[in-house]
Amino acid sequence: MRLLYFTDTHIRSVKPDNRRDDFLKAIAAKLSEVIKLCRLLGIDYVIHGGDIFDHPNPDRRSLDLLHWFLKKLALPVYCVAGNHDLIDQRLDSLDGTALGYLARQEWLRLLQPGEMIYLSNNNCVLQLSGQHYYCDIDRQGNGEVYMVSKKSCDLAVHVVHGMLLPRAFSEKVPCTLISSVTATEADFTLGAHAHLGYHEIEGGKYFLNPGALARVTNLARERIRTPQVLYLDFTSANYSYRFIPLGAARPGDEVMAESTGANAG
Ligand SMILES: [Mn+2]
Repeated sequence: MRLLYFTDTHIRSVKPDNRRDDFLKAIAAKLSEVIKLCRLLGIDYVIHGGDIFDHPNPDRRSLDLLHWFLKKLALPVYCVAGNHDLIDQRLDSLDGTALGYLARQEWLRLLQPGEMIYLSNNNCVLQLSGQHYYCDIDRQGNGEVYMVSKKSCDLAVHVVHGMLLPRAFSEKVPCTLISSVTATEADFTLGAHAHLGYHEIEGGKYFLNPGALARVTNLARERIRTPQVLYLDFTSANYSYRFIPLGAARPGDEVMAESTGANAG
């Protein structure tokens, strides 16, 4: 079984202030590369970590782009909702957002909190679960939403849209440290929301975030980062994975506007 994971596409038709290129066209080029990679690698399932759209009710051009992508991809897509997919960051708004509507239309499938999905083929049963973003997800003591128990499966993958980090980013940004959730039984915890990404292994468990597919902030580290996807190969007992940088992503200095100072957005 082979999976492709990516996150934080922030699809929007109007260019963010921090960009100088045609943002929608740039995302389309990256999504087109994702489709090609899926064919090349023989991907069975695609997982999106949330912030699919930059706005809970995006305009037609943004919806058209996602529709085009899902149609061309022609693979099952599982996802969680990010803060940008929700109205006022409220999880109870999900049904009224574009993402809620698209899930009802079965364009993609939402990983609902507490729900376990079992994907199996000849040599592997995979338990897949997810947690949408919600206000206060990273309030101290909420680490349990980052953890799951493994039941009747060979391996477990848990996807969370929250500020899971190897180290605190800033005192002002609430976060959940990876070191506080290592009791999870998930073999792979797939992170989102933290746009710069991380690659941590603790206690034989993998905490992987390829970083956002879209670069929307002007942080110095964001300007030098190459957007990438995560390829997970569970076809043999020796599970393997690799981050794949996207050739379609233009260099930061080419697409980002002149730096105007800190913007942690
Ligand atoms: Mn995001």
